[in-house]
Parts: sequence; structure tokens; C-alpha cells
Amino acid sequence: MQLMKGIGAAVAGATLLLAGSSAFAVTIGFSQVGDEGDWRPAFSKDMQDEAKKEGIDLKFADAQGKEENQLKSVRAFIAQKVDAIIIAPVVVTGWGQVLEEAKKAGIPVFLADRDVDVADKSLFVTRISADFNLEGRLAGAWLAQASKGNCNIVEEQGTTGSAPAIERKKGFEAVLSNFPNMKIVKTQSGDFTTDGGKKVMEAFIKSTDNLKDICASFAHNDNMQLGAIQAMKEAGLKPGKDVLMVSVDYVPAMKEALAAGDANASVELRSAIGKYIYPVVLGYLKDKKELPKWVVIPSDLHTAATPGG
Ligand code: GYE
Repeated sequence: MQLMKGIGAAVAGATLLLAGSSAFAVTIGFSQVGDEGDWRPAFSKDMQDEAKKEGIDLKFADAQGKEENQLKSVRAFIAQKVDAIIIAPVVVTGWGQVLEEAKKAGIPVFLADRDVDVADKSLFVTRISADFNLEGRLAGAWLAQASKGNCNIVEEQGTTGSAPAIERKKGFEAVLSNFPNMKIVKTQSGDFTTDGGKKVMEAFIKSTDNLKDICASFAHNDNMQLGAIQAMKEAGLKPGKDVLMVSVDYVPAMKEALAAGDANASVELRSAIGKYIYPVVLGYLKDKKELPKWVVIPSDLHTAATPGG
């Protein structure tokens, strides 16, 4: 099994075809969370585009936000004897058994984006993802600076039990612990969706007398923040002005919201990460060398004054 490119790949592919087997050097099963916001479909498209470039036969399974669907597709990948499995796990729990099955079948598993909570780390080769805890700390640090350490915050959490919801909250709270006058006064899950964020903000608006004394909204992703912006506008409030708006992902719609002054800061989560993931997987398939358990993709915070990315 080799990482083959260009003419080499074409020639090798033709040879394989003549031999009556697949034209692809490598078959990879990818179990994706779903398409809950703007970031995820961009990530899915990138994984498919990069797979084509690398000559990978990618079997893509969309779990539609349900772990049970992921477990089924991972078992199907094992039955198909793929060369490797990549999982972006919906939630961190419930993975031990199926990962054992993959191990028994001799199929290496890689985690992309989200994490799993398993005691035996040998059940996966490595995880390739951004540092969600750092994203939470960057958001918190920006807010501490912007509010001069004085801030009542409402928080829209991501999918309950998912690695980014857990870690972004932890990282954000770690910063708040240094600022006695910064606190989260309301928190609820909006499940990483625009609609969820809108509903959660509507509830916050009601329960806080139109966000009276609220200084900021921290959303675990941009889509929830975009929903929160809609809810605030409908209530006659001015997001980005009356209330500081900080979130994570830096998707195109959030770039526009920042430029329009409806939001104040967003931590970039890169979606074009196939170029980080596939070389790790293909390299491992080639030489089976043990890897560190986490390959970290960088994160940067952006405001309207510091666009980019
Ligand atoms: O921030 C969010 C998506 O898993 C880190 O999932 C990812 C998150 C991302 O739904 O928009």
C-alpha cells in the first residue's frame, strides 16, 4: 500500500484495473457526524475532494447526528474490510466495543475533529483535530479583554456530550476563573444548529428581561450565534453593540456578521483539513509507525479588525 500521486498513481491504477481489482490504492471508510451547521458540510466536502486528489476510495457515511448510525456504519466498514476507518464521533461515550471490533479485524481507526472517551488509547491510532479547549480559552481571553473583566454571560452550548461542547466550555471557564466579576448566568444547549441557537436565545431574552445586565453571548459555534443574532434583532436588541458576541468556527456567514458589526469575535476552526488528515492515515498504512495520540491543527481568533483565515 502506497501513497501514489500523479503519473505514478495513474500507471499503478491501470495495472490494478488490468489485474481485475480496484483502481484505488486505498479504501477508507469515513463516518461523519451529519450536517448540523455551515462548518460540517464544508469539512465533508473537503474530505471528499482531498480523497479524490489522493486517489483514495472514500466510503462516506453521514450519521445524521446519531451515534447509533455511526456504530452501524463503522461495523459495515469493518465487514467491507476497508484499509482504514476515520471517525468524527458525535459524542465521546459509547465507543469501546466497536473500536475493539475494528482492532480485532486489524483495521486501524483514526479520529478526526471530535474525540472519544476510552481508557485504552491503543484502540485508535491518533486523533487529528483542533484544540477545542484552546478555542474556549481564546474566546474567554478575548472577552476578558473586551469587557475589562466585568461580564455577565449567556452561553449556548453545543451538542451535549460532544467533545467540542465539553472542551470549549472547560477552556472558557478556565479563563473566567481568573476574573471574579465574569460569570455565566444562563447556559443551555442549542445542539450546534442555527435554529437551536435562536430558540435558546429567545428563552434567555425572556428569562433575563431582554438581556438586562447581560454583557456577552458565548456560543460554542457560529451557527448558534447566528441564530442568537436573529432572535436578538427580532426582540429589538442590538447584537454586537448592546451585547458582545463571541463564538467558534469563523464560517463565511460569521465573517459577514463580524463585518456588519452584529458579532465581535470568532475563533477559526479550519474546515479544509483533509490535507492534514490523509497524509497521517496514508503514512501510517505505509509504515505502521506509532504516532502521537493527537495531531493538533492550529486555531486563531478573528475580529472585524483582524480578518483572514
Ligand atoms: O464547531 C460545529 C460542528 O466538531 C468542532 O461541530 C466541531 C463542531 C463545530 O457542528 O460547528
